[in-house]
Amino acid sequence: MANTHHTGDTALKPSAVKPKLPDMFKVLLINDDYTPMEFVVETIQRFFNKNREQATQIMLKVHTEGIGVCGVYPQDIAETKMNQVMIHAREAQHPLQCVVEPA
Ligand code: TYC
Repeated sequence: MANTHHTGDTALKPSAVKPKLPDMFKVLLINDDYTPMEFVVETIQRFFNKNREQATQIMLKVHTEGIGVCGVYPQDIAETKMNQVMIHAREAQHPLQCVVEPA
């Protein structure tokens, strides 16, 4: 008869039972001297679901401090957003840089 008191799954393979939160990654913008502030604000609004006020605050933080967080997401979402920003900037011929790092 099976052991009904101590279930096998939890003892042998906790990860198969206990829901685990995903590792999270920051998506960061990097300052440069050429990308227009307006383009950065619109980019943050478009890809990071921020309103104009939030996007402006993030842009100004990047502008003054050199780098700033636009959002924190699971790795695949963070990398997709980074790629979307990089493609958008390249299409507009702006040197805006976007990177991902562990949160
Ligand atoms: N420094 C830019 C300017 O003065 C604005 C800017 C902000 C550029 C944030 C990039 O990630 C950036 N036009």
